[in-house]
Amino acid sequence: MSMFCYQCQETAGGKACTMRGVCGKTSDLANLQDLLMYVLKGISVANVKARELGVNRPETDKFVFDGLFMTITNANWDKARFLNAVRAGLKLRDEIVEAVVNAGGKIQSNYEGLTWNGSSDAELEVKAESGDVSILQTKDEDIRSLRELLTYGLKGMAAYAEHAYNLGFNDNGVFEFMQRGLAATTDDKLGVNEYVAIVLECGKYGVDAMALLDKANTTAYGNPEMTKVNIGVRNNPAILVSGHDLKDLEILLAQTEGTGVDVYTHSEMLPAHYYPAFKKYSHFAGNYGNAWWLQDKEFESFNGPILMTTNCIVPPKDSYKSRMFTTGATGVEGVKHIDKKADGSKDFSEIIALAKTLPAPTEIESGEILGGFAHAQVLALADQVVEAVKTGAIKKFFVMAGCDGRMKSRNYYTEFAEKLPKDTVILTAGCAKYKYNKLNLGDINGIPRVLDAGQCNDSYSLAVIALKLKEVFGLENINELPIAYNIAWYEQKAVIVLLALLHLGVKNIHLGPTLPGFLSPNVTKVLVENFGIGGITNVDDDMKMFMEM
Ligand code: SF4
Ligand code: SF3
Repeated sequence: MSMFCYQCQETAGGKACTMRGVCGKTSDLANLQDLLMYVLKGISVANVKARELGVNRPETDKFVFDGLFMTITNANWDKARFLNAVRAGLKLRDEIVEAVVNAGGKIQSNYEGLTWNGSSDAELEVKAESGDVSILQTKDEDIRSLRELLTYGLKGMAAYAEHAYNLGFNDNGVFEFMQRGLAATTDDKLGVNEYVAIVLECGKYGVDAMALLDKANTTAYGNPEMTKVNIGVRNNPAILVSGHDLKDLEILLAQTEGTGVDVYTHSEMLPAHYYPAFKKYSHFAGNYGNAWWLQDKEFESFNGPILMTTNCIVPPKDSYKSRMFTTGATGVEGVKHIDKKADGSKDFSEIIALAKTLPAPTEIESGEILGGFAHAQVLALADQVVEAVKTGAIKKFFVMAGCDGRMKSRNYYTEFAEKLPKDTVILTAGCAKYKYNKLNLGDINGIPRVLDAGQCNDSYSLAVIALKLKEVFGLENINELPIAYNIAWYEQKAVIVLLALLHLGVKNIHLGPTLPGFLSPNVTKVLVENFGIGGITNVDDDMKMFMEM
């Protein structure tokens, strides 16, 4: 075994990647990611104390969420960035410890990551490879499972906190919990019950982080509205923007305006078209392609430069690597990274200049897709929706949010959407929608049968909609609503969405295409007994089960 990672759904054999990641992650990169996590935990242990003493510094909050985000599946493939982050983290940790001592405090913890030091690449790599920083250092399978469940929830939370931060919105409570949670993963005094409690608390802060991001996005760009998005192409040179960061898109749209270069969204950037603020750009041409895992083909035929603002990045092929760029928490060895300048601005002129020298995208499909059903738009249709439920025109809603991925077994979701009775409506968010958003499933009295709220982080909208419906129908409990949850997961942002739903009291969520490899049998049992969490089987049996629920 040269590495151990089981954080995503595609983990080898449903258990763990131990030689090389199914995602393409090499063992040296995986181990460096573990080393960064080890350092982030040391920082957090120290900073929990610094916070108590009132000597927390904002740069610590940013360092922690940036670091967590970098370790999310398919976010960053650049070893040098991890080495630099580890070095910067060790320095930061020592500064925090010093600040605590100067404030008269004492840190009580035996955590090795609080004192370990190294600086050259070689020293860091030796530590990374040593196994000392591996997840497997936690020997008890259930404690390991809960520590990792918490850690992955925090990684997802960090992604949402970072997007909000980029728009100038911060929540100190979220930052405090992120660090308290990471510190808790080093505490050998905590047992299963304590960890279950912290994991559920993570869900509460997940809701806060998503609510904050919703506020940031809608304050900056307006409320998403019902929108038809072009999926064909025009005849101009163009830039493709992928990932999830709307601020980066805003900057790119402003810098490309009037240059003759069009901008297309890819994968999880599709929902940007739903925001009023972006509609004013006539060169914001449409959406190109599908979910993240098809990018090795679609980036090839796009012909122009590609800007990756966040995950999911597939290790690029040589055929388009030279026209790929990263920014923010993302990175790929050998791919140009465009960082923020000292004044906080970003300069995408190199990407624009390159676009002008390249051909227009090759068309791979044509037509339009409909979306923009975040909470404000759905609540604007509330009377229509409530009427449809009361008359029985809508029998049930199916939340089919989450992620897409390469496994063939995910065709289940296409088949499920196709076979759903015509009096049901799909509520979706995240890249899972690409399994059925081009199917033309029709509408119910003018209400489309697929209501796309937006990105994975907009899953919050689905919760707002459910809570509103509960109020309108005068129900005591969110589980009395005619809503079933058949969620597809892949990476760690889906973990925080799940924990957020559990915090809101949602029961009987089914997760697929497989249950997480990081859930031990005992932890799974807790989730099944207390929350009714389940997996999926086959479309026909599951459909029957959901319709009878
Ligand atoms: Fe394996 Fe997923 Fe980890 Fe990649 S991120 S190494 S596929 S578990
Ligand atoms: Fe997709 Fe990575 Fe999760 Fe944002 S882009 S939902 S998988």
